[in-house]
Amino acid sequence: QYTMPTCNFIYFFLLTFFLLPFYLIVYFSLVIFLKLLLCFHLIYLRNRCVFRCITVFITQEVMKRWNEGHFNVYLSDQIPVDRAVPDTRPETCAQNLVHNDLPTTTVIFCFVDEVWSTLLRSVHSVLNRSPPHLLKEIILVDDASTKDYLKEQLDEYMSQFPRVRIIRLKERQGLIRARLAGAAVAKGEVLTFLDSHIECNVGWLEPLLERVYLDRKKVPCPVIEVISDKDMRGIFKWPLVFGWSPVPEDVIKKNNMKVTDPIRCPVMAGGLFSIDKKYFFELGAYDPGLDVWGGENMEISFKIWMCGGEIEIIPCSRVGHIFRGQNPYKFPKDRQKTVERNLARVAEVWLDEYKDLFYGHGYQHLLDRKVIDIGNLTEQIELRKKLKCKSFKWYLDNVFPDMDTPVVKAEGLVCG
Ligand SMILES: [Mn+2]
Repeated sequence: QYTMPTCNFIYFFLLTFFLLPFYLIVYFSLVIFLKLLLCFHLIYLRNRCVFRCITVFITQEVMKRWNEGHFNVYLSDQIPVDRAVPDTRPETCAQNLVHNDLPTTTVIFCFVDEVWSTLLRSVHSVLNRSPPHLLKEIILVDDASTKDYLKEQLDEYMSQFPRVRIIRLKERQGLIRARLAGAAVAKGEVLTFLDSHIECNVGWLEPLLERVYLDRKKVPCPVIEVISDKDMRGIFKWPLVFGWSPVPEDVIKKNNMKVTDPIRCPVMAGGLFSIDKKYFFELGAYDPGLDVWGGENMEISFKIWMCGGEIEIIPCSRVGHIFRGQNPYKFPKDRQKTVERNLARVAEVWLDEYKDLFYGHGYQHLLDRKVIDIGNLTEQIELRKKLKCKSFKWYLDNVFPDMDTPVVKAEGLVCG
């Protein structure tokens, strides 16, 4: 029969001693298992390839730093700010000629807590790949960042480039008002708005300015690389959700479109575009009643088209852009509410009878003005009258004829 050992301590000691390696193996395999789990989670989240996962596996650093910008900040810091990028333009772009008296441009970057290396690469790519005589200046609008490196360190770094100016907003204003602040002091004839996590490709600027030169009411956008290959254009779906869609086949055939031809674009993505400065202000810039971010691309797109302008994507102008899984910026107020409120303003001013379609697609609660105050619209409605802008029906018929827009008279939710 089994009897309890007299000296528990020795047994305990021996057991622990011999089992220690076993414990360690269990411990490390657990750690490895957890890392793998994280890896697959990342793959699931980011939908990236397995190699990226292995990198993550090897360098925990990546994980640690991901949240600084919601992308691979670790990798970004390894890449030189002046790196060469492959010329991704359609082949014939290099032979295109532009006028030699193109207007000058001010490039405006707005940022909040942008990653150091990414911001620098954005600025360097503009400095390196824009003809000096066309680049009046670069304005960096710091929308009240909290990161220390974006203060004196940034001032000092940028002081070596006389063309770069930094404007600092005392309070967080959001993208829309930050851009207006930059535009207000710009000296170039054309405003070029860019995100602060981009890389301009060779010859990116000239084709944009050429379009404005040909017609000051043209608002050209570069191809945003990664998301939209050639022949994609920006569109919207109800309730004013931005998306990408190919140019319809019959339009390509009818106009005999080449890969280098500008693409008429019902809605711009909003991040990257050039616009004649005077024209921008003639259009009333952005509706100053819009908050922070969201809906401003719809507003300016409808305004441009309906009030006599045009939005185009220029296949020969290419700018790379880092797409992030989520927007890393904090909204001063509730994000959802801010965007909804902005969109309601846009709908009220620009959509005419079609605003019912907007509200009908899940935004009925916005009709209750007691719940959501969308602010005063008098100025915006006056502006639309003053500019003699066309109707939203005209826009749909002429700019976006392939959009399905049944005007519903019946009350209730629209399905599908
Ligand atoms: Mn962006």
